[in-house]
Amino acid sequence: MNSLFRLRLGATALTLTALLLGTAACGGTTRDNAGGSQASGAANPDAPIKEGLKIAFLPKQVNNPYFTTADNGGKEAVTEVKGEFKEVGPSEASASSQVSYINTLSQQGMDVIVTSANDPNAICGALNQAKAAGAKIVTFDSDTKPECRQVFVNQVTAQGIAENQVKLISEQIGGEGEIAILSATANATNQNAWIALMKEELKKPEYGKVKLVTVAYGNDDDQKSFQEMQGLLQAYPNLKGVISPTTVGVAAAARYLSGSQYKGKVKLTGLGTPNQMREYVKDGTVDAFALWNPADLGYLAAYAGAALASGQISGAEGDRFTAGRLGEFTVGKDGVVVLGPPTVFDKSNIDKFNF
Ligand code: RAM
Repeated sequence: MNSLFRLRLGATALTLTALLLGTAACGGTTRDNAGGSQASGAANPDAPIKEGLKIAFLPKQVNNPYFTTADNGGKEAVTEVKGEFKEVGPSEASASSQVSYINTLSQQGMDVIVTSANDPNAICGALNQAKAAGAKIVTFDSDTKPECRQVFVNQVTAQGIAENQVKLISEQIGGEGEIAILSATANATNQNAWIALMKEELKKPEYGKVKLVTVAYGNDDDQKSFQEMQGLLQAYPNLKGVISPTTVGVAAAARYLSGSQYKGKVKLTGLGTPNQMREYVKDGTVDAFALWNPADLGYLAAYAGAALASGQISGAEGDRFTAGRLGEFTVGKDGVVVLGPPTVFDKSNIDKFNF
């Protein structure tokens, strides 16, 4: 636990440094307002990617290794398109603090704001103002209402995540027994979409003996998630398994479980980073969990933003763009671009991954 805490402090310090450097680097540059028009439908797939685009990443929170990896993927793409990258964001996953960052980014004349929303509605006003000031808005990881952004870069379809998570826990508990969900924040668009579809998934006959007893919220906060996991195990003595579809939640829950009498007895799966989960897979606390590559998600989101700001795409269904090493993507219904299927990690493959 101490080493984890040190790691977290280290990551925070690094992020703060990056933030300060990013702010300094962006000061004094003039704005290249790429088109400025908010009208959709005028995409030109042959338009070259503009150089010098100012692309900012605003994650749900900055002291979360998942977003550090995702935003670094974004930085890689922004460097490839010869743009200016910056990352800003709150240390706690809250929508109200995201609003002030959006306002500042808008005043700074960003060409693109790439954000993971802590709430589908609460940041819309600020995003709409930023759009009116000429910025293109890309959501990634966790969406807003569709009208508040041009494109949403989704990691995996919500249905794909729901199927994966329910299948994993059901296999681990032998297809029978009480389960709970330990989620992120109560308003998180992504987790709420996944949980709604997990509930549907659980209605399938093959899951007839799996019973969801409650959903708890750890707020993507390590300590709160740890305590919520402890509370679940005390409140539901027959609990057989927990799904925690958040990298913060599943790591904290695994840490609690590994030091408790429930280790190996109560199963835990979810969405986690291999680096945060490795020790718990190796010590037998966790059999298997899943995730996509967060770096690829950030990389794709940055390319989508550059394509929007260059007029290659407008966010309309059928628009196509090339995202560097990931190849070509097509914008789907409601401006959604999907990265790809999740990867399942267990003892057999976890050492092949380093993020
Ligand atoms: C946390 C965040 C993020 C989510 C991952 C799985 O890092 O809640 O939004 O996509 O978990």
